[in-house]
Order: sequence, then C-alpha cells, then structure tokens
Amino acid sequence: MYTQSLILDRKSGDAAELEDPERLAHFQRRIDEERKIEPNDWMPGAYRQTLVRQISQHAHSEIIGMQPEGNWLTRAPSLRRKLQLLAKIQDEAGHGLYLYSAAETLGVSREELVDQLLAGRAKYSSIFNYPTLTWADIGMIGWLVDGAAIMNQIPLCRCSYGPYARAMILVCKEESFHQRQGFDIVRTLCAGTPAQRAMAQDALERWWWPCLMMFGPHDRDSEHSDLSMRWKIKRFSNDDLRRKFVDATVPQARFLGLDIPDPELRFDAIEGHWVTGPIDWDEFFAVIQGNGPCNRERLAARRGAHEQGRWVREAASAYAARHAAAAAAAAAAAA
Ligand code: BYC
Repeated sequence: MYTQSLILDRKSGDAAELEDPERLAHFQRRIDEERKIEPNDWMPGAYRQTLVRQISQHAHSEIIGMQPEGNWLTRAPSLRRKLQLLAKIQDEAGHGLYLYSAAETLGVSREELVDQLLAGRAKYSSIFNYPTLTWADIGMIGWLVDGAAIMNQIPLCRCSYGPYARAMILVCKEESFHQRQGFDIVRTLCAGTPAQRAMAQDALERWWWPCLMMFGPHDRDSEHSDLSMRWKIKRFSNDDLRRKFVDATVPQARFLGLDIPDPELRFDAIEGHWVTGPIDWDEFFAVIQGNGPCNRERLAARRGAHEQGRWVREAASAYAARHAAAAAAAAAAAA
C-alpha cells in the first residue's frame, strides 16, 4: 500500500552505487550525521536489500512467532492468563503487519514477501522452531525470548532507516509488556509447588541455549554485520547484544531460584561480564536451514492459515473494486 506514493527506482539506485562514488559519500555522510534515510531518498542497492532482508525476516518472525504461543491459548491456567496471552499474540500480529508496511516502503510488496515465506525461501527467527511443551514454556517465551528481542530491538529504534526505526518504538513498548507477563508467569511458578518449580526449571533448560542463538552467529561469522554497522542499521554486534542479555538475565534467574543450564557459566570480575560455555552452532545452522524440531509444522500451519484466509482477501478486493467503480461512476456523473 505504501509503495503507491513512492518514487521507486531500484535499478538506478544500484547503477548509481557503481557509477557515482560522490552520491555514496553523501549518503554515508548523512548516516554519520545521524540523519534518517527516508523512503524517497537515494540509497545504495545493497542498503535497500539489507533492509528488505532484515525487516521481512523480522515480520515473518512475528507472524510465525504467534504459533508456539497460540498452542496454549485454550489451556491457559486462568481467565486472566488467557486474556494476557490473547492480547500478546494479537500484538505480535500487529508487529508483523507494521513491519511488512515498513518493508513495503522499500519497494517490495507484502504479497511478494509472504509468498517467499510460504515457499520456504525466507528466514524467520530460529527460536520459533522449538515446541511449547508445558505452560512454563509460555513464561519462558515472554521472559527470555521477548527479553532477547527487546535487547536486540531497542537499538533498532535508532536504525538509520526512518520507517523501521519508528516502527520499532511501538514494538519495543509492547515487547516490554510481553517480557513482564512472561516473567510474572515464571515467578508465579517458582513460588509455587515443587512440581511447578520443576516445570519452570525444565523449560529454562530447553529455552536457554536457543535464546542465546537468537542473536545470530558470533561476530567473526556474521556476514552482514560490518556493512550493517557502517550503515547504522545495526548499532551493536551480535556478540555484544548476547553479552548484554546474559548479564541482565543471570541475576534474574538467580532471583527466581532457577539454575542456568551451563556448567561453564562464570562471572569474569575483570571484564565485569558473565561468560557462557560454547554455543552449539551446528544446532543453530540446522534450524535455520529448515531442520529444527518444528520448521515443517510451522510452515504447514502458516500455509493452511493463508489458504483459509483466501476468501477474506478475495471478498475485500471485490468490495474495494465495487466501491472504486461506484466512486468513479459518481465522479463521472457529477462532471
Ligand atoms: N534466526 O550476518 P548475520 C520476536 C541468519 S521476533 C534465523 O549476523 P544479520 C517475537 C541471518 O538472517 C524476533 N536466522 O545477519 C515474535 C543471515 O542469513 P541470510 C525477531 C538468523 O541480519 C513473536 C545469517 O544468519 N527479531 O521477538 O546481520 C513472539 C548470518 O547472520 C538468525 C528480529 O528479526 C536467527 N536467530 O543479524 C515473541 C530482529 N540470526 O539473511 C517474540 C531484526 C542470524 O543472509 N533482525 N540469522 O540468509 C536482526 O537484528 C538481525 O537480522 C539479526 C541477524 C541479529 C537477527
């Protein structure tokens, strides 16, 4: 929808990048001066592509991320918890739509992006390919997954691309509520019966390592980081954000009386940071290549939902076409 009002010239952007170092220098200067890049501004083709890649992956993550939580809507332990979870899942849908709109300002359509997801050609966050086996998993998603998401997304509020940065402000406010509802679930379980505490501990053991993987590969293996940092799309590296998350979360786990499932976890008093044991990157790459515990299930559910929504899209298009025709007829009659 946003694309209609844009001046789109993707090809000339790419060509100019090759031909016109002056334009490129001007672009970089603008970024260095912390001035936002807006949809109709000239931008290098690679900047545009990086943003489309990241924003669309982010949008897909929000939409697919509704599934593991949706699994517990009918089994939430109280009406209050059910309402909170329902509101949270609706927020995720809103974030997805908001982000698809931000991506559209770069000259791709939402349909194109959704098609890529449904065809299995697009990535979404690795974390949503793990199952939610107990109610404690819903707590872990809020406390840890949303906690990791906030750590990553607060700096995105200062991303150099205006529409993405502005979208992130609303998203981060809502993520903060999500994180708190998750922490509250886990805190309640930890203050409950031994069986409830054991449920929370078991969930932490299953979610801890996948949450650390959410931040992406180590900096030395992160192919996009250098350029994204230079262009101020990213403000912190993957490892820096992961470290901030661990530093914030370890004391919370201790407060809750939970054990982080990492025998090598230690506090480095000189650096002032917690240091974890090695992350299993084989698992991470298997998951992002489509071979995690739930990848197939997630895509199948998404394709099913898309198919079931076909009649709504068709009805909305027919309604819009009829109204446009009526408006055109009225305008012709009045002329
Ligand atoms: N999962 O060069 P790198 C949420 C890929 S939604 C899958 O470091 P980059 C929520 C990466 O795409 C949270 N793939 O990449 C929703 C690249 O592959 P391609 C989602 C990953 O982009 C509902 C390759 O690995 N948040 O919180 O510089 C309910 C090399 O990586 C992952 C966002 O999307 C991963 N975890 O940095 C509850 C935030 N990590 O594209 C909660 C926006 C890496 O070359 N995204 N890859 O095929 C970002 O900040 C960055 O894209 C990343 C990766 C830090 C994730």
